Amino acid sequence: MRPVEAAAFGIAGAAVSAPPGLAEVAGHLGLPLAADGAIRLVLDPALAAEAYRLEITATAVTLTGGSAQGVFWGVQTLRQLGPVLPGGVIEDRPRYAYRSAMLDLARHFFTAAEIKAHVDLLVQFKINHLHLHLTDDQGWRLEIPGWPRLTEVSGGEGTGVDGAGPGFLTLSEYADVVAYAAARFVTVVPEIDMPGHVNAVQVAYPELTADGAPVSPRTDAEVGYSSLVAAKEETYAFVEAVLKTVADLTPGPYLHIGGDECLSTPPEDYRAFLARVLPIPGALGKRVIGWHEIAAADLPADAIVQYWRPEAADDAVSRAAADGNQVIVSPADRTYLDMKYDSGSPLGLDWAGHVSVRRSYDWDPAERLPGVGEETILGVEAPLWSETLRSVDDVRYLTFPRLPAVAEVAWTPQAGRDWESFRARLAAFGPVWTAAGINYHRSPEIDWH
Ligand code: TNX
Repeated sequence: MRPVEAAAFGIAGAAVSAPPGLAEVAGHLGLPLAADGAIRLVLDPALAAEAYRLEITATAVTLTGGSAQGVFWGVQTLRQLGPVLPGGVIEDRPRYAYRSAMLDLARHFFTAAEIKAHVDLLVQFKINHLHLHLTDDQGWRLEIPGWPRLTEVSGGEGTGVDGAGPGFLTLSEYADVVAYAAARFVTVVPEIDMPGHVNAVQVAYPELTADGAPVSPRTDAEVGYSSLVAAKEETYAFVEAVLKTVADLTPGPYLHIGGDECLSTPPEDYRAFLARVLPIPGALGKRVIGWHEIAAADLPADAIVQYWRPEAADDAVSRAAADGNQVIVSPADRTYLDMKYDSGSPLGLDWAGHVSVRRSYDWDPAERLPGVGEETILGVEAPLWSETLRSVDDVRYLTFPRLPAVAEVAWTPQAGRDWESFRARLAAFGPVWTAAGINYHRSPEIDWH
């Protein structure tokens, strides 16, 4: 913020003027529209699409965006500044194009209404991708025509960790979530995890196991024991049908195929499976994303590798980056929202250590992995795995306030970030979240207002 004058602008009673193309975005301010509104929304294609400029005087506010999306991010900043806006000029644009939060619907299902409410909270921090982990050992959460048992059996009662997270999205519910997110400039990134994490698939369709024998449903939190069978043709008929359905339902450019923790898939089978599967999203007009284990395979040039481990280096990821593949950075020791904050956290896991608010804020994605520098990084994600979650309140407890920290890592260039500044600004959200009934962790690292 560059202060130009001491004046401030009071929002009370103000109206918004916007060209027809920005009327929907203007609606997110919750103020009346008027031709001569004191808050003016403007498009300037000379700015980058996600960039915006806010000019605030005592009598007027001009919010200019490079596109409707840029204006939308400016609207989020206006809402954060509160009812009395300090006079000045803000020029703002994101560091990374891909700023993402992941929600695990497989270990515990959340309804379309709950996911949409989550999107409303994410966009306040300028998150522009929502990665949905739709399938895992404990459940399958998206209706797939022609494969009804996936959801009838593996989305039904008793699924999820401890059997406590049943449910699935119908085709129309998924489409509704995608459209709701798109109206808020959020791209949904669907993940179908394979070849591991597929017990729920094999419970529903035993012909996809190695010997065709039935397997039992699992509601524990183990990983690494299930696998699709690389040598079976049935495997690829299944994968192609599922990915085609998901691609057809998803307007966004990405399909995430998982690929993590395939501890029971022999390495040569893993590579053979991926040699068949990695090209499928491309053939469906999508860009493939996989967890970074996929870097063990030959990658399509546009494949994106998502790094999730806490280790300081990964040779295969460095090689993929050197080959020109882009990387999403989501190291568990910095961005995993399902890690406990500290030893007193009632929810979460701790296999990657504790992730305090400061740990989630105070790091540089471009310094995280050798060979993975600024130009290689598509963006940053904060995943939320749901093994320990049972409710929306649980989601929010782990999300706030670390999601705002990771969102700022993804949005603001390193030189513009500072822990002391962040913790002071974050403190103001305490009363906002309390008033809105949003459960959050009152971390002792923050002097909450
Ligand atoms: C590892 S991170 C997993 C998930 C678990 C998570 C729990 C990743 C790609 N795989 O299956 O839910 O740890 O933190």
